Amino acid sequence: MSISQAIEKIEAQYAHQPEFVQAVKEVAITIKPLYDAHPEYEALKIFERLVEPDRIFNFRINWENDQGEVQVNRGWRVQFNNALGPYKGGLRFHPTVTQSVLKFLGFEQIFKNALTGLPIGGGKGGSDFDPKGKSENEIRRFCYAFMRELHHFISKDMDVPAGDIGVGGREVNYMFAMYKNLTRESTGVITGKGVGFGGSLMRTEATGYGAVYFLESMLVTQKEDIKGKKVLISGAGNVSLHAAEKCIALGANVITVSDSRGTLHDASGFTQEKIDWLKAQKEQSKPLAEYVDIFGGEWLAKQKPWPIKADIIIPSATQNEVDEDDAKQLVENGVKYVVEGANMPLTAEAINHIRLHQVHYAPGKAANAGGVAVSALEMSQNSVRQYDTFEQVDERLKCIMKDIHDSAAEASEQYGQTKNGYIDYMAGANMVGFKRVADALVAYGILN
Ligand code: NDP
Ligand code: 2IT
Repeated sequence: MSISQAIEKIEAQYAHQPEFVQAVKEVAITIKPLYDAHPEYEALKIFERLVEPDRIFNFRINWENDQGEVQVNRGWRVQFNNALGPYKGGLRFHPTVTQSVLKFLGFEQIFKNALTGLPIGGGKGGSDFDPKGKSENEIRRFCYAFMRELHHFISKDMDVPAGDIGVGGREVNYMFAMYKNLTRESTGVITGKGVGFGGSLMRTEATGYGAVYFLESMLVTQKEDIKGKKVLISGAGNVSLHAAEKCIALGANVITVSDSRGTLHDASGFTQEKIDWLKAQKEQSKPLAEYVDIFGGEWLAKQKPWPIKADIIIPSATQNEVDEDDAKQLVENGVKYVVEGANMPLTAEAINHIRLHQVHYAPGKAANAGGVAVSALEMSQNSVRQYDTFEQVDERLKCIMKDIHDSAAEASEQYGQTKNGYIDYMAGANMVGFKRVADALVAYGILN
C-alpha cells in the first residue's frame, strides 16, 4: 500500500478522530521522498504499522470532591511505539482530552523522541479531568486516583509518563508518591519530579528554553540576531513563560502572553521581574488581566495575540490555536519566524499558508523536543542514581537542540526540499524522525 492509499484508509477508518488524522497527514505528506528511496518500508508496511498504536489502555477514575461526592472521569494511556526505547510522553489533564487528542499527541511523540537521538519510544496519556476551579485537596485526590489505575500499565523501563497541559511538578509529585506507595519502588517511572527526590535540574525550563535554542539556530542560519526582535507568545504556562524568559535573557522583546481568557499585550516588553510575577499569578490560578493594574499594558479579552505586529511567534498553548485567517494576518504583518512551542498549534491550512510565503517554520516535534529530551536525561540520572548540575543539563540541551536543527536542515537539503535557500524544517524533521524509527522496525522484522 502506498502512502496516499494508507492516508485514505486512515481518513475513512478514523473520521471520528480529526486531530489524529490531521497529525498523520502532516507526517505523511512530507516523507514521500524518503519512502521512495526505501522500498523496504513499503514492503514491510512500515507506515501502516506506525499509524496504529501498539495498545491503548482506557480506564475509569473514581475520586471524591471536597463535598464528599463521588466524581467519575475517564483516563487513557496510549502506548504508541517502543522501537527506540520505553514508551515516553506526557499526561494531559484537560476537559478537551479525548482518545483522538491523545492519539495525535502520541503519534507526534514517536518522531519527536526519535529526533532527540535518545533511546525513547512514543506514548501519551491523560484524562478529561478539568483542574480549573478544583481545590488543592481535590487535585491531590484526583492525582492519587489516576495513578492507582495507571500504575498497572507503566514501569521505569517500559513506559515513563511526564507532564503536559494541566500536569506540572505538583501533579507529577503526587502521582510519583502513589506509584511508590503501591509498588514500594523508588525508580524513574515518571519524569518532571521535584529536584532532591529524583527530578532533573532544568526539566521545568527545558521545553521553553529548548524552543528558543532552536530559534537561535534558525536565526544564525539566516544570519540574523535575536536581539531586539519582537516576539508574540501564546499561553502562560510552563512552555510559554520559560520561552519568554529565555527570549528576554537573549535580548528579544517579548510583547504578549495569553491564556484561555484572552491576551496580555505589553508593548514595552516583558522583563524577568514581570515574568516572575506572571509565574506566581498563574501558579495561584489568578487572572492575567490583573497585570495591567500593576505594570500597564492592555488586556485583550477573548482575543489571540496574532493580529499584533511582530517578527517572531512562538505559539505555546494548545493545538490548532493558529488558523488560516491568523496565518494570513501574520504573513501580512511581516512575521518571519514561527516556532511551535505547543504540539500542532497550527492548522494544516495555516501551515500551508506560511510555508507558501516562506515564513521560516519550526514544527513542534523539532522545536519543543527539549522537554522530553531532558526527561530522558532525568531517566538516565535516575538509573545511575547520580545527578547533573543545571549547567551540565543546559549544555546537553543546547547540543541536542542544535543537532535536531542541523539534522532537519540537512535532510531538507538531501531530499531536495530546500528551495531558494528556504529550509523545509517540517519535511526535514519528519524524515529524520521517521527514518530512525523505520530503520529499527526493518531491523526487527515484523515484530513491533
Ligand atoms: P500548561 O498547562 O502549563 O499551560 C497551558 C497554557 O495554555 C495555559 O496558559 C492555558 O490557559 C493555555 N491553554 C490551554 N488550553 C487552551 C485552550 N484550549 N485555549 C486557550 N488557551 C489554552 O501546559 P504546558 O505549557 O506544559 O503545555 C503547552 C503546550 O506545550 C501543549 O501543547 C503541550 O502539549 C506542549 N508541550 C509541553 C511540554 C512540557 O514539557 N510541558 C513539552 C512539549 C510540548 P488557561 O490557564 O487559561 O487554561
Ligand atoms: O509533548 C511533550 O513532549 C511533553 N509533554 C513532554 C513529554 C515528556 O515525557 O517529558
